[in-house]
Amino acid sequence: MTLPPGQRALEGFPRFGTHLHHPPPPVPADPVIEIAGAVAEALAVRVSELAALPRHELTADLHCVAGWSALGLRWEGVAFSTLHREHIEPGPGVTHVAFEGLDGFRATLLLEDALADDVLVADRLDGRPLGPDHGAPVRLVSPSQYGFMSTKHLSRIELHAGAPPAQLGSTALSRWGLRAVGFKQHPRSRVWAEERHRHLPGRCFRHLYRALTPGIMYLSKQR
Ligand SMILES: Nc1nc2c(c(=O)[nH]1)N[C@H]1C(S)=C(S)[C@@H](COP(=O)(O)O)O[C@H]1N2
Ligand SMILES: [Mo]
Repeated sequence: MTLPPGQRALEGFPRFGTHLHHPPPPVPADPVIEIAGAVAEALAVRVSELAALPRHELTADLHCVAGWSALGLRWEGVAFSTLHREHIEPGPGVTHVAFEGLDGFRATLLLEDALADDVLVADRLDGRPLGPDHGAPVRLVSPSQYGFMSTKHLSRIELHAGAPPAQLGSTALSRWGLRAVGFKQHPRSRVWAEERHRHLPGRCFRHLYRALTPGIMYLSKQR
């Protein structure tokens, strides 16, 4: 088994994130994903409409930038590239896509990275509907990038021509103290290149991020 540099395998798959101090957000009765920003037409795609699109299955590991990895997760859903092709008409010069969750969390990907073959809008995990801990009703899954790119409880997709100002849910992050210790997200955040930080080599941050992660994480078997 080979892990990306600086990662440690967990036995289970815990709930994790910058919004852990809150319970998972309630799922609306008829959830939608708003498509907004630099698009020809803003619209809302019902999550139930995703069922009409071609399905995609993917088994992958999830690598948190804090240093833990959950292995062999079997995701099912729709490729982001499919959703993009069928429901999104980008305006001129779109380079970035921001994904927002019902909890207010945001992650910004380069459009090019979001359109990769392994990026999924997932509604099932390990053969079951996605539960609240892991992003119900649907989440983004981008296994080649650090976990914070994989926005849970996906409710809004925003296209941008150029990098939008805030890359991650900034209020939550400052509460978490990551800003204070110099966290600056790398625009691509690819795990195999250890892009843990915008300017500095990722290995410099292994110990720091691990130290900020509750020890209980490493005992968790929840899945
Ligand atoms: N909406 C939302 N998505 C999120 C987060 C979050 O707090 N809220 N945390 C991110 C982080 S830091 C990681 S490592 C993964 C964790 O996914 P999990 O909770 O399913 O383990 O979700 C990412 N997506
Ligand atoms: Mo993470």
